[in-house]
Amino acid sequence: MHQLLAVRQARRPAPHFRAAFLSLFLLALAWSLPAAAQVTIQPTTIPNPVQGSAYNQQMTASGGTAPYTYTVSSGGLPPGLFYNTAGLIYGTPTTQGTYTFTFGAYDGTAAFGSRSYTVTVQPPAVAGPTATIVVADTALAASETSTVTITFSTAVTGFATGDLTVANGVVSGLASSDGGTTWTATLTPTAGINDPSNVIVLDNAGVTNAGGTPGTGTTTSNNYAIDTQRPTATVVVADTALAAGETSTVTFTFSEAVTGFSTQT
Ligand SMILES: [Ca+2]
Ligand SMILES: [Ca+2]
Repeated sequence: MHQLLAVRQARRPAPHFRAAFLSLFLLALAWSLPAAAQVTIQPTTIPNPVQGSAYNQQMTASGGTAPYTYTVSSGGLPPGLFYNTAGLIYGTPTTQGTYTFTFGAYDGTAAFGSRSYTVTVQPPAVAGPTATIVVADTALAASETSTVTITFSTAVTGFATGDLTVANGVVSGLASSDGGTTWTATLTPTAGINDPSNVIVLDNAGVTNAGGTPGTGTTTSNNYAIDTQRPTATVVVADTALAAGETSTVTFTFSEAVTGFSTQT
């Protein structure tokens, strides 16, 4: 019985023999290949350039033996962009579009690593409209109104009084006579106000230029003072029983300093 089992086992290579054979095979394979350094290029992605805007992107290699020498090994950088052997991609792209290239580096032992990149040159950012706001009459009394002039950097659409926040008053009659660049309106102060500090604020996001780009932030007008509190007066006649030939002092007391007060009306 024991002899039969020994014969059966002899027909297959022993497990330790197979493991040794595999080790020898791998060793021979390793000897047949060069000892390749793993040169890795970073970063894994790079920002999209913007047409007409300066671009700088430093590429780095690691894993090999310094120094590294960088190169574009296939494809091409967008027109206007260049690279140097120190790994800097630089320049000002001139042409929108999508570009694919491989950026690589040789290390000191001529081991090479690379990475593929795809960038899309973006259209230049378009600035939204800006504005100035001028209130003509900077001291508004009761019954007065003022012209307000809003001048944009370009013709705008979507401009309405709702885009304006008006301190202690309202604007009305908003209109443009030059196609949307210069606008005028009438500012009417609220009655019963005595406030030296007032401004009109425009929400620039409420208007867009011809390209459909809205403004950003806010625009504030010059300051205007409002005094629409009409003065009140009390009149006291000292002698309340005037006989013929008598005179009396009459005292007028106003609620605030007044001008234009005379016995002539
Ligand atoms: Ca005035
Ligand atoms: Ca608007």
